[in-house]
Amino acid sequence: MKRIQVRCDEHIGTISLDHPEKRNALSEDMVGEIIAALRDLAAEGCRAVVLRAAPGAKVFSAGHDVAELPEGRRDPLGWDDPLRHLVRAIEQHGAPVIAMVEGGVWGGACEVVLACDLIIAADNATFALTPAKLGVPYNVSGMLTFLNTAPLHIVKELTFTAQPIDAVRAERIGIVNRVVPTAELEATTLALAQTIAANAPLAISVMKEQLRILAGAHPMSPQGFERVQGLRRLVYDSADYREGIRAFKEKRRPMFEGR
Ligand code: LCV
Repeated sequence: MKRIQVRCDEHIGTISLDHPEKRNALSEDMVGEIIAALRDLAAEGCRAVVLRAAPGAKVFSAGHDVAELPEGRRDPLGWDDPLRHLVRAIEQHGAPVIAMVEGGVWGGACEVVLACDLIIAADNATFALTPAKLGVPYNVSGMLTFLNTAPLHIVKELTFTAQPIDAVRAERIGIVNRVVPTAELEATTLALAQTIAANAPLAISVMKEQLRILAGAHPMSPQGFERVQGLRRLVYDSADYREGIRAFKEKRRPMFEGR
């Protein structure tokens, strides 16, 4: 079953998340379809790619497919986590990927959107970083995605509260490039994509890769990395992590005990 729609018109590709039954949760299958679509659009010579939900979506994406998260004893957000593959595929895609956002963006879907090169949001868009709500130990590269996008105090507010912020605040912080009325979202995004597509694709592709390398150039000692991994293991081996996942599946509020 296809969970996305893909098209390429005049050097501009569009990938539409289209699995509303599960609020576009980023399952392994959906991620695989998106990554394959990025590869196909590159082969077709698309000079910009728009990542969107179906028109009128109330939820852009509900984030990780929680049903696919391990219930402890294994890092849920390790190198081979599907969402990590998707973030890397977007960051390494040769052409700019523009997130065209309407509706709610939840959890790991925020990282996917923030990993895009530009973000155009409708005025009904919201963004919520949810690891603390589920009890999930977010990983180092994911945190770096957030830190490359928003000031430290804002990242702490978003990750510690797990509460959504609206598009106007996201623009004021600098998380999104533009906020427009929903009715203007498609036209604004298309005009931006066409402007980019009319410029030199090789120069843009090289500048995108330069910026990826520079943005990721953060020294971390082996000791520092090992400490982070040890701390994260405490979380994903905790009763709280198992409680967060179970509470989600049982559609109830989690009762965290700090162990
Ligand atoms: C699987 C889902 C999901 C879903 N997975 O519709 O960033 S981290 O660290 O937290 C990371 C681990 C992560 O990304 O975790 C996921 C974070 N996401 C969230 O916390 C959002 C969870 N979803 C919701 O709060 C609601 O579903 C929203 C507000 C998105 C939409 O609410 P609405 O009332 O419109 P339902 O909740 O009724 O969901 C419709 C169907 O989609 C499934 C949900 O289980 C339900 O399936 P059933 O009809 O089979 O019951 N669904 C929603 N989100 N992340 N499945």
